[in-house]
Amino acid sequence: MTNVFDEFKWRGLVYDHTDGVAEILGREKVTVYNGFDPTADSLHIGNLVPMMGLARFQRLGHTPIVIAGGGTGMIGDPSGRATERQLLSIEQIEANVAAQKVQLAHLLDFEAKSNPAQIINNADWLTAISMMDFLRDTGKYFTVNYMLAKDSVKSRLEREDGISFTEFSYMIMQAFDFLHLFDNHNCIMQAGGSDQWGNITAGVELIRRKRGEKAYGLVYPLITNADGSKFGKTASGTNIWLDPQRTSPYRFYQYWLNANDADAINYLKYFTWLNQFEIKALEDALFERPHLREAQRKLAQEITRMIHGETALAKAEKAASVLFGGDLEGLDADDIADIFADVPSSQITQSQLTGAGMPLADLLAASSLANSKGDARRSIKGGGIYLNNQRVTDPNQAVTLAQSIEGKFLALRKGKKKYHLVQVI
Ligand code: 383
Repeated sequence: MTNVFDEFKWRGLVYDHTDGVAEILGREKVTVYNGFDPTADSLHIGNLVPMMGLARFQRLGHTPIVIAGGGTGMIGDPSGRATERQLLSIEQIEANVAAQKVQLAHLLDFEAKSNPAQIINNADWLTAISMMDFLRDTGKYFTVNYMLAKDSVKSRLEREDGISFTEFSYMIMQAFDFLHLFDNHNCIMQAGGSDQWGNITAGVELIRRKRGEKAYGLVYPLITNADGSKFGKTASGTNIWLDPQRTSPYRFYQYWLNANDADAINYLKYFTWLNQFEIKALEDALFERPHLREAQRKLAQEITRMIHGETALAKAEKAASVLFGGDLEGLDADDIADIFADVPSSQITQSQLTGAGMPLADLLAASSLANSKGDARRSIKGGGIYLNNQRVTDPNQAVTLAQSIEGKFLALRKGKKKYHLVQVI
């Protein structure tokens, strides 16, 4: 069986690790954990590498633990953040934990005989500790000097607004978690993104000082795009979420499909289960026939299937084909709004489409696809105009509400690729 460390290495997933990680993973099956704080009611694709990391550990025989940060989420991790967080309400945290748990559970096997996954909420122990116990039993093991040297704190000290004592204490909470899992679940390793290095090593240190035992940390690289744009966000700056209500499977699919050539192969390594040979074949395809975007398509398919399932993938692919002339059969108004979100649009009232309706030439003339009625008529007669991706050649053909998608949209197209969306209000 493959050594999980070698697996992470060829995928480019080892950013840093504490002493002895390669050796112990080559020698033993371990229990490893990764924590996720419930800062929102959904995870996003920035959480995907560590989520899959746990799944990769499990597939190779190790036992994964997911910590849902119901306790740490009450404090707020300063790692990788320039400014103080807003505290969330307890109700919000609980709702977020519940929503994220479902997503985290998705990739892991809880029934595995020898190494079943577990999800544990750190509110179970963190909220029960008294301040006196905490300061005497845990705080005493950390010098402020050590804490001030952590990047998460150092970077904030340089800023005028500083860091609250609350967030300053965060690393000790996470260190306490590691100790708790070490004591109660035989967990000797913590994984996370490289932003977690300071918190993870604080735990390794606490276990060493309190128990005199060796624990381990492994961090993955934070994903960046080759062109310097921010990974995991759309051009307009919104996160790509795993919750289909927040980011539709179509948008999700498109995000991966639009990956740059320079990123596609790395993403295949980070985010899919494809093996070295399959990825090498896609790399060759990218080199020989980049215009076909085979690597990007495979990437989009694999990740969309893994997160949203086969049916949602099929629908996303169908939706993706619409902008290339595919038919609109089976798509509803929400899909249409999603697909045409970035094309020019205009509005028309329902009453303009009732009764005899409106001649197509008039509708087209009022859109971004024609300059005048004459221009519209000529384009229609020339066979270059499509209503809902069906060619129409009669400029007088009436467009009525019945042709609209759920009474809400009409999609006009000129030639191969120019679209205009008419919204019925
Ligand atoms: C809480 C309690 C623990 C161990 C870890 C935690 C959470 C951790 C954290 N992680 C980030 C988060 O939740 O804040 N302090 O948003 C992100 N993770 C993972 C990964 C990542 C990190 O959920 O790098 C990206 O996804 O570690 O930023 O005992």
